[in-house]
Order: sequence, then C-alpha cells, then structure tokens
Amino acid sequence: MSQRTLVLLKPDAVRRGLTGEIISRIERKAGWRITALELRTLDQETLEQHYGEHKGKPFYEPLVEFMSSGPVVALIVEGERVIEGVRALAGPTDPIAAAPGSIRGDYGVIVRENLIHASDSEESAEREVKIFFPGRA
Ligand code: RTP
Ligand code: MG
Repeated sequence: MSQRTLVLLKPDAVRRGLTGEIISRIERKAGWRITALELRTLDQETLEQHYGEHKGKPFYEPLVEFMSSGPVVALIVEGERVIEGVRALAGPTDPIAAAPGSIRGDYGVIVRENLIHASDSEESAEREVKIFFPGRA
C-alpha cells in the first residue's frame, strides 16, 4: 500500500552534518521517493501544532526549545509502507534502546536529541503534511 509520511531531521542532525547520511538511508529503500524537502527553522506555533499531543508533559518545554534551536529538514516521503518503514529505520525513541543499524541507534545518545521524527500513523501523516507543506495537503 503506497503511503506518504512527514519526516523531520531534527536540529541535532543538521548541526552534526548527518542529513545526507540519513536521507541516503531513506532514498536507498526500493521505490520510496522524496516528494518535498525544505530546510526551515520552526517557530513556536508550528511546534505547538506538531507536538500538541505532548503539551503538559515534563519533556514538552525542553523539546520545543530544542526543536527551535536551529533549522530542521522537513520532507515528505512516499512509497510502499513508508509510515511503518521510516519508523523502523529510525528505531525507538530512546537512542540507547535503539538497535545499532537504526538511525537513532547508530547516532543518538540523548532521548530528546534523537535525530529524526517520522509520522506514526496515516492520520498523523496527513495532519503533519498539512502543518509543514500546506500546499501539498
Ligand atoms: P517523534 O514524535 O519525534 O517522531 O518521536 P517518537 O514518536 O519516537 O516519540 P514521542 O513519544 O512522540 O516523543 C516526541 C519527542 O519528544 C522527545 N522526548 N523527550 N523523556 C524525554 O526526555 C523525552 N521523551 C520524548 C524526543 O525528541 C521524542 O522524539
Ligand atoms: Mg511521536
């Protein structure tokens, strides 16, 4: 089933020069295509929309501060089972629990600075595409 997903390469990935490496992993999956890509610094309003489900949690404020600390790369990726697939490439939220070979497992240490966001369901993907690429909704 062909799908689309919204991916963010977080400010740590941009600062550390890992965007090419991460994008390469996504591009190498058979049949997946990048259909939108933009380098952008996120404002509070965008982050509140994007991470609204976490508002009120102890990690929310530091998360928003981190996510606005420098530019991110936002992408739409389309292809077969791409929602589950990019989450699998990324690995679990905590990079220390993530297996080596996954993006977070290979490059991350801190839970907050875990390099990549990817939509977790079709509903999230459609909601997030609207936030980051309103022209593509
Ligand atoms: P994401 O939404 O960024 O794709 O990550 P996720 O689904 O794997 O994790 P989620 O639970 O949605 O958390 C969103 C992001 O918040 C940061 N976080 N920090 N305890 C903490 O300090 C903590 N927990 C979560 C991470 O950056 C996580 O990716
Ligand atoms: Mg999430």
